[in-house]
Amino acid sequence: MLKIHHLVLSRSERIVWLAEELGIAYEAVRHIRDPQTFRAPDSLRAVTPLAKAPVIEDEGIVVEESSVICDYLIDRHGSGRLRPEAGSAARRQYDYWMACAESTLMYPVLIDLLSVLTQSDAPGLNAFAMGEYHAMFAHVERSLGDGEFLVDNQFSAADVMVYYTLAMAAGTAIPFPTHAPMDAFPKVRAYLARLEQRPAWQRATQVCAA
Ligand SMILES: N[C@@H](CCC(=O)N[C@@H](CS)C(=O)NCC(=O)O)C(=O)O
Repeated sequence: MLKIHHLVLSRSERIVWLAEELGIAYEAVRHIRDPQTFRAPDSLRAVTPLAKAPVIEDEGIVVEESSVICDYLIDRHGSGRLRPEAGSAARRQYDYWMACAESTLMYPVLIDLLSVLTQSDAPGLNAFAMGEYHAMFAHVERSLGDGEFLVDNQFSAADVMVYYTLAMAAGTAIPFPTHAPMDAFPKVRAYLARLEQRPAWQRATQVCAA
């Protein structure tokens, strides 16, 4: 059976959510962060030398990186669901958001979280993060327009990827106070609330509970 290694309070929530959306049978193997350092435990290092979550094991294959795992699971179990057809304009949008969630959109979140976690106060860095937050949230709002989801107004794995990055920014995914200007972006807030209404998100939240 598919094993999803779940580091509690981490991006592996994306993969549990996706498995719930696709109705895949899986075993969630829990790994608890070190309470002092908040780093992954050695049990995760035994699965992958980098000790980063998410990671899955499927029929002897180990797959890492959230977006790669999402596409791997959709290749195997999607049957046309949760990802637009290859070669379409919607697929290019999908690929863009899958990558953006862990790159351009993630930069301000990581800078902000790391400055909170390490209690460092670097004004130049914080100003950079605020500028990026504003630019990226405005970009998500523009891309949503009056729609409900990011790609072709249909729910896809791109929403799963982007959701978690935004939930990290909002301070709801990982319980650290961030400085993300979410209140200035009502469509982003409404997007998060809409995704949290999904039964599969709610089931995943129970499975992943700290
Ligand atoms: N880009 C990677 C990021 C993986 C990552 O940094 N995971 C964090 C959890 S959210 C982790 O495992 N941290 C534990 C540690 O570094 O000790 C992905 O999307 O899978």
